[in-house]
Amino acid sequence: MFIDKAKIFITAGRGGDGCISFRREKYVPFGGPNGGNGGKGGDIYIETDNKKITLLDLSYRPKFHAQDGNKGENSDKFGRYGEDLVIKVPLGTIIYKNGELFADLQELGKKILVAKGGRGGRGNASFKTHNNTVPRIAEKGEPGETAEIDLELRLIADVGLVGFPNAGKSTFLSVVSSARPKIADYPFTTLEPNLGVVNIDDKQFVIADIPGIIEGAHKGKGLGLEFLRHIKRTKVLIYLIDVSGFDGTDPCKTYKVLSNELKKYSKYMSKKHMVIALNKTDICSAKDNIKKFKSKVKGVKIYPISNITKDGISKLLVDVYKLINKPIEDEEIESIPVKKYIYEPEFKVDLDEDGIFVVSGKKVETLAEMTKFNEDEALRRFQNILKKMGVELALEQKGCKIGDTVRIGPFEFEFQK
Ligand SMILES: Nc1nc2c(ncn2[C@@H]2O[C@H](COP(=O)(O)OP(=O)(O)OP(=O)(O)O)[C@@H](O)[C@H]2O)c(=O)[nH]1
Ligand SMILES: [Mg+2]
Repeated sequence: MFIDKAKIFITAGRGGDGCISFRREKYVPFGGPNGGNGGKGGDIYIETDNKKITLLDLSYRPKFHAQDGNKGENSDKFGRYGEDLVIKVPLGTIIYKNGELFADLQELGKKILVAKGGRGGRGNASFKTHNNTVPRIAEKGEPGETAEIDLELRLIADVGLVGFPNAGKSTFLSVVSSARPKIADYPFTTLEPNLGVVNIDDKQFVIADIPGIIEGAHKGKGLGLEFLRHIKRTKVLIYLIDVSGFDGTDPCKTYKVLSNELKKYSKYMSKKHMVIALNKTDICSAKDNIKKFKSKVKGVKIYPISNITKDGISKLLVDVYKLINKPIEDEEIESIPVKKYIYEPEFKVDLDEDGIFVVSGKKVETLAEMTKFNEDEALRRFQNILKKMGVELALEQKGCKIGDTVRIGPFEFEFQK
């Protein structure tokens, strides 16, 4: 199954907790602190891989978690780092992180960091100061970053084949490349895009064959315009039209309908270089239709071809190759949503309906996550930092009194001074 969209949920590794420990050696009366730091949590990367052709496996297993860092140990031993996790995707995958465009992977082997592992908590050896030579304090590891990632695959091809169902697009791809798509004499044989590599002399280019388009496709008729996404990035479009008129359709009308549907999909579709291939010229009714077509449709290069006799195909390919290398004016540029920078205070204090004072903000929440509350010294450090940040004052201004409940993230405390 060809799946070109997937949503995944990722959580980078949590940092390991810092350790509290003191040197204990014979004849050393006051061994200093030697608790090591926790290891960093694993990062999560997304990388393109040419063995991948769809996003199918990701849509089946949408949750990813990188390894957590290990705890720090005594004798100043740092915890082991959590292993990074690499998620493989096909070439041409676009990544949206928490709803915003994040990256467009158009190169093989390109690897980008999507979620950062948490920092390891510091062990007590790091808290040693002149004033406190026996710190009984260590941090917990920082939580790993979490994110919701939307992946969208846009195949990378130089040329797109567009046409009505049954026009012979897949047959054309099988004639000009070594691709072997399904071919049959009924409409909608192709249900997912196929790619083929065309070789002319020592040059190569990639053609994409997509499911057929019919009138009203922009309203979702047939398979709709869903698959046009895969030819959005092509330089050249080949309109492949059955010129035999065998099933009673008028090739000129077919052309009009096609270009209209494409225009409705995106105004940039009509800015691409394009040619028309009038197919099935081996059928005898084709001759008159070609003449008629040429007299009505002007300003576009027209190539009568046959997939059966191969007439006209090499000329078409040579000319298409030339167009690939011709620049396009006003090419579609993916509109990158502009990031809005909104000033957010460092923390916020709210009184909820249960009379609990809720302090929120990344810094305070992370600090709470990294504090070992069952240790007096850690608790004192936590209170000191909150005081310095102005949280204590803000709580009082909101009406918080000694003994009232304060919540930070998942933790609840009694307000004390
Ligand atoms: N006579 C003749 N028949 C052709 C030619 N090209 C394709 N066909 C036939 O047309 C029918 C449809 O061909 P496909 O290649 O499956 O058409 P398609 O455009 O990919 O169709 P969908 O995938 O359904 O959109 C098949 O029976 C082919 O054998 C041609 O040049 N001449
Ligand atoms: Mg087909």
